[in-house]
Amino acid sequence: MNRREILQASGAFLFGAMIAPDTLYSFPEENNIILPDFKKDDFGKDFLWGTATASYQIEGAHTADGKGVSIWDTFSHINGKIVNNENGDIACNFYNQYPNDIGIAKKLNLDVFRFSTAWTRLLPNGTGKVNQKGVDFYNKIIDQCLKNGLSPWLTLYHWDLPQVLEDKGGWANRDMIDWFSEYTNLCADKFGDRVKNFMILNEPTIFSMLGYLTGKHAPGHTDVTKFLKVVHHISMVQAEAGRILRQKVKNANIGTTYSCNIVQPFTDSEEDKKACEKLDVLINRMYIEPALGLGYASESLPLLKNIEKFMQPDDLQKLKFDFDFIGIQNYTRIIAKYDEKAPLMGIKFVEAKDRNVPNMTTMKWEVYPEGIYLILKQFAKYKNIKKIIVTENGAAFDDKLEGKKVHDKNRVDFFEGYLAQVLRAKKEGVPVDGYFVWSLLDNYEWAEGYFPRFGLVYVDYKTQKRYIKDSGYWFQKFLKKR
Ligand code: IFM
Repeated sequence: MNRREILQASGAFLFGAMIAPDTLYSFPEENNIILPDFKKDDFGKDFLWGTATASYQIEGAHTADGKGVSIWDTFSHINGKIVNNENGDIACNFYNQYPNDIGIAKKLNLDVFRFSTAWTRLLPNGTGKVNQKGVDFYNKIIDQCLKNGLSPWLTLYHWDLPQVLEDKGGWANRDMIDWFSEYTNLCADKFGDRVKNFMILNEPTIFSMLGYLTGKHAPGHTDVTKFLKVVHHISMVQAEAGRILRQKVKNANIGTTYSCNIVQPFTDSEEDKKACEKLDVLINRMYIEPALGLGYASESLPLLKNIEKFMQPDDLQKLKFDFDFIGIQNYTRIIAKYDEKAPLMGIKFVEAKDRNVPNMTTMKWEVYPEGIYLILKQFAKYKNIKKIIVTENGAAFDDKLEGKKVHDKNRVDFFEGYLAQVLRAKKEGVPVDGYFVWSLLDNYEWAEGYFPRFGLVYVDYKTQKRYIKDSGYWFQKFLKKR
């Protein structure tokens, strides 16, 4: 029996929709959480604390209420693409359990609930006819957040492109600028009265590289030319969508998010340093610099010169957008070296497992708290960044449910280490004004399926019950209003 069948057989799928929220978790009056020597107030009274989630990773209900098919619905059903062939058909059943889950976020004393809208729920065919039931669903999410005193932060695109648009070339088709504009207009019109905080894209580096270069993620292409077109169209879209939101949403706070990691050479050799300079463009600079009006960093990464072939006369100008904030998403650091045999321009990653690092996560990522400080400092060097929000940081560990508890001390240590470094950067003048944990709930981790657990809340996928981990209680206590 697969997960879906087990759920259906047990009736849990329906049960999840009806269950009274407070029966799903308990909040002990007292617990043994020991807080660090820094305090919430050290970050400043306006600093925002939140969690981040994404539609495909939590919602489930993949065909409910007129939703269309996304590239992840398609890709996750192709045999062999995902660990254990798992998919997001049910995921955390957030579609039905959202009142409970948003209630948990409130009880953890968070300010912000970050989520993404699934394009295919709103426009099942990518463009054209609007699906009112999809609009209703996100209206309910937004209203539920506001009712609970949480500020809704909406990501427009967290990787679940409508399959019909992929069939027309997807991100490699310049029409994406129009398609995305239509989608952005819709979100601005329907939600902009209550949602003021928008992130346009989630981690363009990851979805373009893994989706179009390595083929590890949907839509699974491995084509450099396509990749370069995609880079340009994504960059055009991030600016155009910004302009639409600015014009349509009163008092909007507009940003976009970048996955970023400090890139360090394996040795001091000139070759390793050069390889890292190129990699730094791919990992950290490729998408932010066009938005800042700096164009593509082709002096450091000559491959990007080829993008000029796809550019139209005004594009350089249109790539610019004055974001109110930049979201940085950091998990680890990257160590790389030159290797003439490496397929990616002679750049080879030196993986954490081959470096004897003292501490790794389930994703085999090195735990390296200073990395977030260094990357914040690197981004703060750009002159025209107004504000930075850490829109994702977190760790997957091998959590064990013991009774109703999860003692994830390793995750608590992770947060203490990373937050201390965020504070260090802030004290040195980096304009960092928020920190969102990835993630509220354990969820579907793309090509890795369900085994990496990133949540502050443990999800038992068989029963769809939630259990607050010690790290969740840690935040609850750390964020408590005194
Ligand atoms: O799960 C992802 C998320 O979708 C994007 N940022 C990184 C997370 C952990 O890999």
